[in-house]
Amino acid sequence: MNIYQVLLKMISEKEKGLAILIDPDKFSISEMESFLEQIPKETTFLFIGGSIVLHEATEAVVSALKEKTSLPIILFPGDFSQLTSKADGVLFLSLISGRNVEYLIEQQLRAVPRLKYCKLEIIPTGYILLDGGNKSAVARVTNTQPMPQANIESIVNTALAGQFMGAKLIYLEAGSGALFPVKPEVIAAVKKEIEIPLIVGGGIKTELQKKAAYEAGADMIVMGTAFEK
Ligand code: 1GP
Repeated sequence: MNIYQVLLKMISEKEKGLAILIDPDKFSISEMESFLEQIPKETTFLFIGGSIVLHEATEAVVSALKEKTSLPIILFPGDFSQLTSKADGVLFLSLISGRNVEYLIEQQLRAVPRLKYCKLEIIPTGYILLDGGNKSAVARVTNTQPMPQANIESIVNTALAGQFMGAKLIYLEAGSGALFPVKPEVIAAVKKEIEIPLIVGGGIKTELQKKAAYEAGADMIVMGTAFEK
């Protein structure tokens, strides 16, 4: 079974996913073992990526993790340079909330030579940046505006456009370190309309926030900052 099939199976069995995000820039390989012991037992995937990370740093962290854990390692790249064939899969992101061609198609084109002949599982993902109450690294680096969370109809339509274009996942992102995460009413409205799995991340720190996102309909939650030292 590939990663996407595992995810679909999990959802069909009414289970929820938890991805822990590792930013190679803020991660020390020497502390990897204690990090792996510290993350929740129910962790289903490790996501690796950040807004600005060097290829070498990503590859070193992925290789080190591969030796110590059997959790699937999925790249969540800020740009094409973070791709490495040492991971198991990649969220092939298109920032569909933004209007910057660089993150709609240019980065994807630049990724092709690296992806063409490698075995990384490619998971097309509609990536939607929402306002999390502060200026996120994603907004800064991509030079795009987050969608206000009050514009529920636009957010739902953006997610549907992603699905109609062939995305296999929708990722609602409030931005790493968001002051407030994606609101349950936004998650519920998107989940009600789309037919593909829904990932939610950004600013989720507490059990209560996690539970609220799951109950609203998130199939998988991503947590990063909460596990950074
Ligand atoms: C960021 O959604 C992820 O892309 C995780 O955000 O670091 O706030 O948990 P946090």
